[in-house]
Amino acid sequence: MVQERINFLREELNKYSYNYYVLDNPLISDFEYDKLYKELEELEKANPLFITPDSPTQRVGGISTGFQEVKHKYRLYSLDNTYSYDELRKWYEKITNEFGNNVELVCELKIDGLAIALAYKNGSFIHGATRGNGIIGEEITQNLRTIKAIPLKLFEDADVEVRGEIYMPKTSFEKLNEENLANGEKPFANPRNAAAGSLRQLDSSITAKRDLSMFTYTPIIERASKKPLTHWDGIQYVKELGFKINPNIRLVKNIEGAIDFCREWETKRFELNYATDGVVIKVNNLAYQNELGYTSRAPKWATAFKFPPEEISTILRDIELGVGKTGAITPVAVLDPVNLAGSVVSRASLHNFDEIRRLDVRIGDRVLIKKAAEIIPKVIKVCDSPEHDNLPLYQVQRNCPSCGEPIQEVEGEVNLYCLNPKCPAMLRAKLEYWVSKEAMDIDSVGPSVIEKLYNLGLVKAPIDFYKLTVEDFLKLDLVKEKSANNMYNAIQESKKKPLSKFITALSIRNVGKETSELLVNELLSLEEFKEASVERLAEIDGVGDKIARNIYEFFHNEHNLEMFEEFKNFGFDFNNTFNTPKTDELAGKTFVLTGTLQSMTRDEAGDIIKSKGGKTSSSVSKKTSFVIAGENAGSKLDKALALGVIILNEDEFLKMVGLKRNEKEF
Ligand code: 1X8
Repeated sequence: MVQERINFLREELNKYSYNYYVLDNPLISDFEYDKLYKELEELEKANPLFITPDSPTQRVGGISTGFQEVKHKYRLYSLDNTYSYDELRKWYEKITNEFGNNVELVCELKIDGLAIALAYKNGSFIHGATRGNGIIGEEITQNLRTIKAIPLKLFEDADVEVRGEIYMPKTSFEKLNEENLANGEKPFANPRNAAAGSLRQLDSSITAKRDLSMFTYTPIIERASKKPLTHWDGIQYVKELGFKINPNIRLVKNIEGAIDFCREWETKRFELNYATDGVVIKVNNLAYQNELGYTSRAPKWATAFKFPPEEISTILRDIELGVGKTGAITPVAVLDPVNLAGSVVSRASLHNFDEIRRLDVRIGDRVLIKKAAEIIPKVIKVCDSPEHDNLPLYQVQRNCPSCGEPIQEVEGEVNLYCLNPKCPAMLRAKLEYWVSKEAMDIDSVGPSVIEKLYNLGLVKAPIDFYKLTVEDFLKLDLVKEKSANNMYNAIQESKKKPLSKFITALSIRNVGKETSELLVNELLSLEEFKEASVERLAEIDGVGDKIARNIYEFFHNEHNLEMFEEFKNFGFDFNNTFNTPKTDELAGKTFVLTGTLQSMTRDEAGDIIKSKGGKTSSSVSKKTSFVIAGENAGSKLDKALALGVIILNEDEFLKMVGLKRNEKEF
């Protein structure tokens, strides 16, 4: 009876854990999982003889005194690697010389983590070890048991050994470092080091607390129901056995197909929530693999294409100052052009003047630049060189590069500012931001049109856009009648945009799209913004005291109040009926929309959510209730998976709000 219940609970828990950690497809809430888990824990405590090493309760870890060295049953080889497509072609030529043209290849991402080997006997995980030198590794079975993507029991009673890569998701790495910093501990340099540090804990309960996962990439099948003849089928088979495999895998006909895969992932990899450093290309046919064999260190049937380095050094030629829409002065590094992660870089971010001082960057220095997830690379350090000390210290310019007014410090802000409300660079940046996608989204009016309008004195502030006539546009020699009409109409249309877009477009310091959305979730009309006290604003989730004060000041500035009146006279509707909830069925729920939806735009989906009392946000956090993922959803989906946020597809969302496809309701 008890045994039956224990078996049932183990099977249930394994199923949920497998769906969550291996398939990234949570079936039940943490609460429900914990309830079943606690029941199993209690039953095992009362009946200790029933405990088995593959029970889900055995993932918690314990203390060990050291790691034992073990000889690998099958050697773990290195991989030959190259940065050059031509060398890939040469590698392939040797193979086709032997087996004829069109030898199929499998392309997989090269994960930047730690290689390990796992052994399974009769379907149960028996031991696991680090790669070590490929011949001898360290046994870390206890620690590996805590990693939920590693099955303790396979779906089949088989004897297999697999290799794979342990990694820490980027978002978990960042979170861990934040915690480390808060506790006065040293942060890890990168996700790989964090994974290594987590895996090498003598106390495996620490490993258990770290978010580690594993992609399995090499099966060695000793005894099982299937005997795959190709690598591709081998991977599909380990997936059937219960291992997590990387979904970004492709079977190609020849080396050109593999090169296409490499080209694609050179940039797409930055959207992933784990670090990759290349592509592994393998001969698909296992009989061919056997015949090709190994050199002293690496298989001849596989090779790695390494992505260009994400960090590279170059000479800093100058530091230019930009003026942003809030008047913030931002230093930009002007560099000798270099190739970084697949594109030529000649400018990089230096963040702010504190950063320049901290790094002691001097013009003429050799600096290291890095491309991270963001599009604009950044300067990360000065390379050691004897010349550095002879270069003059960087002196911050005292005057705005655009209007010449003195640059000033603002209390509580790291940035320096040009506070001249008439600064041309600042005004232009404001105008460009006004029409941007994030703000009023008037995409027919681009930067060159704005420059002309500004230079002709026709538009100095956003309100002036609404005074323009079709004839005004025709005065710009670059505009024909049709596009003049388009621009005029797009500007008129923008008056109907939701309040959140208008608030975003105002360029209030530290109030971007995300904060604006949070604000309009609470303050439903412009009147409410005007009436809100600093305290009321600061109460809103995601709005701190500093931002609250900025907003308050903005809405109590006489000039701005006059501007609002003008907007109103031009026909702006600030009451934002879109955001007035009609029902409260989604009250308290926060949604993040990502990817392309089929039956509506994301904005429309957001309006439906708001009409039912829910909230939308543009970034995923632990507080997110649901992520609605359309086609080609990227990093937000990865983050949702990493945080265990419930993910809905379009149909599930439509069902939730009681709609069918192509049936909108406002
Ligand atoms: C190392 C790695 C391989 C794969 C992915 N990531 C790695 N770090 C893969 O095969 N997909 S293979 C490998 C090796 O053989 N040394």
